[in-house]
Amino acid sequence: MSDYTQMWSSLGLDLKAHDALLSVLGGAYTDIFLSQKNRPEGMKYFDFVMSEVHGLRIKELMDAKAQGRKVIGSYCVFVPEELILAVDGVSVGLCAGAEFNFEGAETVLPRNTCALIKSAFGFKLGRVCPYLEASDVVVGENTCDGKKKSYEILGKLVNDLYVMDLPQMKSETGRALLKEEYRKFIKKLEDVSGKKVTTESLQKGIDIVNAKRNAMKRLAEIRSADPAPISGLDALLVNQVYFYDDPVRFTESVNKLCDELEERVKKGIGVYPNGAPRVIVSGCPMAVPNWKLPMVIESSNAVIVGEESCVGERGARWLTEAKGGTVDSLLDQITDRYFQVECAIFTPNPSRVDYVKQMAKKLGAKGIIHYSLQFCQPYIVESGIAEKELEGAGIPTLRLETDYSQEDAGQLKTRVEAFIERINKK
Ligand code: BJ8
Repeated sequence: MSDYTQMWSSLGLDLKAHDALLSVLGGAYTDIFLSQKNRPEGMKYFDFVMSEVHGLRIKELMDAKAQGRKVIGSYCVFVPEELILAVDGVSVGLCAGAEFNFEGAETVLPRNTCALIKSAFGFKLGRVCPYLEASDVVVGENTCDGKKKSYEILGKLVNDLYVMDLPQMKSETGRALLKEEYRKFIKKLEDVSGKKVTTESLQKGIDIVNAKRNAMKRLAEIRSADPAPISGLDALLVNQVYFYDDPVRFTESVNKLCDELEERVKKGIGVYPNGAPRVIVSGCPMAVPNWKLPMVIESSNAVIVGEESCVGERGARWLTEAKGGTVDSLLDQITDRYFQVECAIFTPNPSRVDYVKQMAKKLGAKGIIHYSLQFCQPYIVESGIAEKELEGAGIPTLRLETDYSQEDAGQLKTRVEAFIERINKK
C-alpha cells in the first residue's frame, strides 16, 4: 500500500490506533480469506479493494470531494443510493463490524447496546474510520430503538447528521411516510450539493443501482449450483464491498466474477465437494470485518449458499422499476422498491420468513442458521417466530446470538457442528 499518512492525518485520524486496527485486519484477512483453497480468480479484485479499503478508495473519495462532489455516509439499506447519485454524490456504508474501542463507546452508550452500534461509536470516538471522517453528511434512520436513540448522541459528534424517519408498519400511511421522508432527503441532498435532482439525473442513478443489484442477483442465483462454485465467505465479502466501492466498477467486477463462476458450474468445479452440507445464514447484517460466524460455519465443512441479510439478499434483491416521467413518479417507484425491505423493525414482518423458505428451496439449503447480535431486540424476537415456522415447514433451524468478540468462537463451533450433524442425518 502507498503511504497515505498525510491523507489520514488530514482527516483527523488517530494514526497510531488506525495503524493498529489495519494491522489486525490485514492479519485476519490473510488467515480467513487468502488461506481458502481453489478461490475464483475474480476474487483478486475484491482482495485488492480490501487491501486498499482505507487507502486508494479514500483517495478516490477525497478526489471526488475536491471536484465538488459530496460524500454521503449511511448506516442502513433504507437510504437510497439512487437519490445520492442523482446529485452526483458518492454513497458509502458506515456500519462497523469490529470490536474496537468499546470502552470508549460505553462511556456514551449503555453496555447492553448491540455490537454494531457500539462499533460505529467506537470508530468515531477512536477516530479510526476514514469513511466517517470523509463524509459530508452522515445519514441516520429511525429503525431500531438502539440506533434511533444513539443518533441523538452521534449528532453531537459529527458535523452534519441528517436523521430520516421510517415507518414501522407496511401500511398505506407507512408508505406515504417513507415517500415523504425520501422527498425531504432529496431536498437535503440538493441543499448540500447545490445540484438539482432532475428526471434524467434520477433515472441515471436508478440505472446504475439497478445494474449493481442485477449483478448481485446473478451472483446469488449461481450459488444454487452443487458443488458451490464460491465460498460463503467470499460471497459475503462481495456483499460487503457493495457498500464501499465505486458502483459502476463494482458491477463490472461482479459480472466478471459471475462469468467465471458460470464456467465453473458448467465444468462442475466447486470450492466444496459435491453434496457438502448447504446452509443459509439469516438475520442481522454483517459489516466488515465481521467474519466470525461464516468462518466458524465453513471451517466446519458446511457451505453457506445465501445470506438473508441487509448485507446480502435483503439489501440487493429488489430493483427499482424505472418507468420515467417525472421526479415524482420515479420517487414512487423508489418508495415501492424500498418499502419491500423486510427488516425486523417492521411489525408484523411475515414475508421475511416466507422468503427464507423460498431461498432454502431455490438454493438447495438443508438448514438455516439464524444470526442475531446480542441485545438486538428486533432480530432476537423474530428469531423465535422464524424458528417455529421454519422447523414447522421441515427446515432445520439453529438460532445463535453472538457479538463481535472471539470469546465464544469455540462454543459457536460446537453448536454449529452439532447442527451440521443433524442436517447431515436428515
Ligand atoms: S434495514 S437490519 S440495515 S436497520 S443489529 S443496529 S437492528 S439492534 S442493523 Fe439494519 Fe437497516 Fe434494518 Fe437492515 Fe438495531 Fe439490531 Fe443493532 Fe441493527
